Amino acid sequence: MSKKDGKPSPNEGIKERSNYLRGTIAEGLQDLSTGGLSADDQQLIKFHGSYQQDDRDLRSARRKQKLEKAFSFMIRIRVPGGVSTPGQWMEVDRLATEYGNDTIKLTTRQAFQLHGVIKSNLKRTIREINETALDTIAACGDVNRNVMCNANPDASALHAEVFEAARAISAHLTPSTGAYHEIWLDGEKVGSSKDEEEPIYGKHYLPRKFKIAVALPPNNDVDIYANDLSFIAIVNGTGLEGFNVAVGGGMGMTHGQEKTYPRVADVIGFVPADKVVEVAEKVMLVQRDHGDRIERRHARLKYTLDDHGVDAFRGLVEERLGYELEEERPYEFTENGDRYGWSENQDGTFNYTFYVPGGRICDNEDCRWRSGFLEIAKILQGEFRLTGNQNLVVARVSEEQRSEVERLIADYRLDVHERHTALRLHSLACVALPTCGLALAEAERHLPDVVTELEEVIEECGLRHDAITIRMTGCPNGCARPYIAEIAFVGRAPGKYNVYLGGGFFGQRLNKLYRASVRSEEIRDLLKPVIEDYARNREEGERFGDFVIRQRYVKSTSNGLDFHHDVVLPE
Ligand code: SRM
Ligand code: SF4
Repeated sequence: MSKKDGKPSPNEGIKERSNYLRGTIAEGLQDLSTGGLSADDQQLIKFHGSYQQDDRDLRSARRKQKLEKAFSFMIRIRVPGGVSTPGQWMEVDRLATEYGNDTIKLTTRQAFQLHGVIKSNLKRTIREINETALDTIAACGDVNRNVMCNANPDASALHAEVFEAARAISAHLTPSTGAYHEIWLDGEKVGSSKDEEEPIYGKHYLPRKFKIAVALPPNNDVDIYANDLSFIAIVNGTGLEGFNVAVGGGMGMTHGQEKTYPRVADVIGFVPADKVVEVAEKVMLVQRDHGDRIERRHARLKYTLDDHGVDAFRGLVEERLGYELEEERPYEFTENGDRYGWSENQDGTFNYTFYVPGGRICDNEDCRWRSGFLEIAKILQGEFRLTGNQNLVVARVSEEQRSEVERLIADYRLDVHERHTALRLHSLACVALPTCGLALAEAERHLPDVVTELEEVIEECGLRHDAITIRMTGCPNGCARPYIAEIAFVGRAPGKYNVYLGGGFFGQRLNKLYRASVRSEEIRDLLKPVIEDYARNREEGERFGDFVIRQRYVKSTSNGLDFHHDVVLPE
């Protein structure tokens, strides 16, 4: 437990009393007089990979009718490193129809989400997910979440090694509680908490969520600088040498509370490849024991790091390891987006990366994502890879299968990236309304329209093929990692956004507040002069985010601590 004085946060008590995450979830599921669960169980069920939500589009109508909120559950399915088999894809697709809202959501951390599962279907849905060799444990909650891994489409041999590291970290840090099996899979009951232990987590688990990513330069598609802990693969002539270790990234903050801030991670050293799991564990244990358990808004590793200082934090990790981290090795990132279309692997197989707007797999007038990917899954001998940008790669397609996949792409019009601007292809929005209980404004349903408006300016300026990262979230929690985008919109109230500019193109630098509480319909006119200035006055190869800092639209920020201050507005 934290050594800070004060009363532990209520969540600490919920965990302590929960008998290793059981609480009264099993009993609550039986009670069909309500579509929801008790307040404590709503916290605990997160550790099992599910959130109680309600359809916010229906809230006021139901209130008027004096009805309970339209409760349902979101289920997050872990997909370590984003790699899923065609069989698993087909099952997730089936579950989305049978129990969900007929869509599959690909998340910003390479997981699947099902929305709209009602309480009476929750258990069978989670059980059937497990039957496909996927699971939902630790997809949410105060534990290590889905471990991300580079979805690099054209470096197969290396991808396999890097993916193996992500998979091993994920497996090692998965909670061992029997509650998951007991509640969802009808596993044998463990008599009492005395019979059980969590060797890594203990009964209080972590102070807060914990996120790990593994990147393979030059692509930073997992946004390592936004993770609590990340590993950057260092490759030499003969293969994978090891990983640089970075700590202290995180996005979440609260409007108006300057003690909360986003932060980009610091690289603290290098470890050989065979030590990566051990280092992951020890960093997590330092956070387990030194993270703030009193103030949840101050409980992420980024705050622990800033409270201790980077050197002292590294010292705590090394003390547990019993050896020092080596000096960080040189590396270079050049992008954090996905490369669309076909690419070839070293082993002669092929990959196709699809741009999936909002990561939402459904059929609509423009494109039949759901049907198309299902048909591909039925024939594919390779694998699916979910990317950290909510996109999808169909990977390891054999030479023989390539034309068949190509035909399906054409039949279902899945090659939309060929028709879009680079701005749209670098856009990312969180779920927000109607399912997210924390959303203050729209995001997934609104960013495409904002991009359409900005595209007029982009086209006029001849910037159709110039990539600019642009992200929107419905609240400051930062689920689409907005604070490292070159342009970002963060919801403040319905139809109103804070506009941030100046993030690093490959996610290495935070942006800065440019204008607060901008009405959505004002965004185009606000950004038009900046985009025009960029088109006219940028230097050769200069990125939009770098340009707005050079032109002093916003000040550069080295890290989160000065995030809220020094807003410099143009003359
Ligand atoms: Fe997130 C909470 C959705 C990635 C920071 N996030 C939520 C909840 C569960 C709302 C809630 O607590 O009731 C959202 C559910 C919405 C829904 O209806 O599905 C939600 N987060 C998402 C997803 C689905 C966004 C998406 O459109 O893809 C992403 C799921 C990732 C996954 O598969 O695990 C998602 N969330 C992120 C990221 C990005 C990342 O991890 O790379 C962040 C910023 C990085 C970070 O953690 O600092 C993020 N989510 C948060 C936070 C703020 C945490 C903080 O430190 O303050 C919350 C709120 C909280 O934890 O209290 C939150
Ligand atoms: Fe919900 Fe806010 Fe996350 Fe968007 S950023 S999904 S609105 S918690």
